[in-house]
Amino acid sequence: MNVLLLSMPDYFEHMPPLAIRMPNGALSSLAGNVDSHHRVAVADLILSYRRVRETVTRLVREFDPDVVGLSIMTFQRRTAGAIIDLVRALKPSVKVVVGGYDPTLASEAYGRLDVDYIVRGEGEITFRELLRALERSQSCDGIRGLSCRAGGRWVHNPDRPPHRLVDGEIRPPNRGARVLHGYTALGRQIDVVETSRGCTYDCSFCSIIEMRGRNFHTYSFERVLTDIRDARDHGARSIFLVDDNITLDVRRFEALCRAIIEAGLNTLDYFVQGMTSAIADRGETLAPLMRRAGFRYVFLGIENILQDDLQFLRATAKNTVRNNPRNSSNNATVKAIDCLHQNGMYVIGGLIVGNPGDTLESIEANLAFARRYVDWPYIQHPTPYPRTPMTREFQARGLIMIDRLEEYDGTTAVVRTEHVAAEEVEYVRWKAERWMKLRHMPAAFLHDPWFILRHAPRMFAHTFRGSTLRSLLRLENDRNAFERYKAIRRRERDYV
Ligand code: B12
Ligand code: SF4
Repeated sequence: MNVLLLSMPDYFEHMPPLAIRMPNGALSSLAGNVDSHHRVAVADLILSYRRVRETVTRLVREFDPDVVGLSIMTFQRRTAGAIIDLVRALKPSVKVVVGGYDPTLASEAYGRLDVDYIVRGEGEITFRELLRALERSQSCDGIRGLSCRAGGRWVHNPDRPPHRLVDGEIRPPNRGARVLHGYTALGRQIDVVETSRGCTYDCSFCSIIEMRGRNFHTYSFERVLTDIRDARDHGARSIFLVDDNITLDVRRFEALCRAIIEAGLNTLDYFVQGMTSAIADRGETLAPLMRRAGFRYVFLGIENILQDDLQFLRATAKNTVRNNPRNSSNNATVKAIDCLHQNGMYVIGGLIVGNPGDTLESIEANLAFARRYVDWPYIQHPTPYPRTPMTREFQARGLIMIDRLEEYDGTTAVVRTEHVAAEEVEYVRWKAERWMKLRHMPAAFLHDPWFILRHAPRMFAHTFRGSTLRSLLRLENDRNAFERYKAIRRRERDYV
């Protein structure tokens, strides 16, 4: 069968496609795990986000798929609906399969779209079994993790438990299936690699617990190193380790750094996401190893620097130094950041502002922290994704102001606090964050001078979109610039 796998083109403010275009890890993993006689094409539509209609039309005509699979996050649901309609119009007989976080956690919404199958949770084995059933015209009854239509209604087969990742049943990704090109992180080709799946924490805003429960499974180092080599052989010079929480087992992470160094794969740049407590606790041994292994950017889930907010986010434990639990999270965070800085790494600071109890002062305290300590701010607003505990609380308190899901991109405030309107929260964050981003340009220039020289004007224009010379010179109220920025964002969301 011909199988076309698509990831959505929708991007958000902190990932401008001019500078960052990453492959979707799910699709190449699915491509590596279907039976080998199928012909699979993977198209990450972020690579042609301005020509989505033309690209999908061309791919369907040239490739003539029997099955089209879409990987979808919640804020991409509207775009996914439009792409499904387009694919159907081009080839009515095609089987449409959806998977990923949104179809899993809001499967009822996909029942209303023109979709044939929903793959819930991890997809490799379920999708493999689905293709087998389709080509043999067999029933899908026994396929765990699958929802399908039967006699005009939806049947949801039992869940598939998370895979333990140990027996080689999940084969490595197939990067050769990608048919679009142009992945980049500031001019260097980037790829994604998994070393583990899952997390045992239960932060209230995170979708992962409902997606797969609280567990942590790891791939062997042999497999991880082979995967990194494969990414490099496909041209990657930067690797993003997309593990949910690689710092859950710090000793393993240290051993992985050593393995990367010994395998000579430390010539690549690495990006990773980590927990502040783990880095604060073990940073003295971990951070030098990370640096030697080639880690350059660490996305730190700081979440918030205030105790009340951390409690709301259920993120206190992961932000507390273990050997001194009375230390405020703030100290753990500063310690983690210091450790990373001393070892030459940059901190992408993940903060969440606009929680129910937030006032303008508490938001400002977080922004001031980001200004002082982080190299690249990644400040978001709490976003009520399907079935998270946080969503239930926002619903119960009547604080959700916007239900247009395409705006659930993390940097659009769709909830208000008890004290501050949603739009005000977003305005304050937007206003501060643009300038913080600018400060990282010299460091980026030193690493990738040609890219920055060529693209600095467009990067600046993106960061300050909505602003004019008059607003930058403060001859015009920033709120006008903010309104223009919001209008541009609205237009940008029409991808199809
Ligand atoms: C790495 C990552 C990123 C990376 C890279 C994204 C990329 N290009 O791959 C970056 C940092 C760029 C990113 C950004 C964002 N992310 Co993100 N990200 C993740 C993370 C940590 C891991 C995803 C991953 O690659 N996993 C490995 C792959 C193999 O697993 P998988 O994606 O789950 O896919 C499996 C199944 O879902 C399924 N499947 C998936 N797609 C399909 C399709 C088909 C057809 C089938 C059959 C099966 C299937 O099978 C796959 C294999 O088992 C997740 C999860 C987490 N723990 O927080 C969040 C997560 C996916 N991100 C999320 C969000 C919201 C975002 C942002 C909007 C904001 C943000 N929080 O930063 C932006 C938007 C990105 C953009 N497009 O502009 C949310 C999604 C919530 C939701 N309900 O939609 C998650 C769940 C985190 C959370 N907040 O809870 N993200
Ligand atoms: S530590 Fe990270 S991955 Fe784990 S539940 Fe919290 S936000 Fe999600």
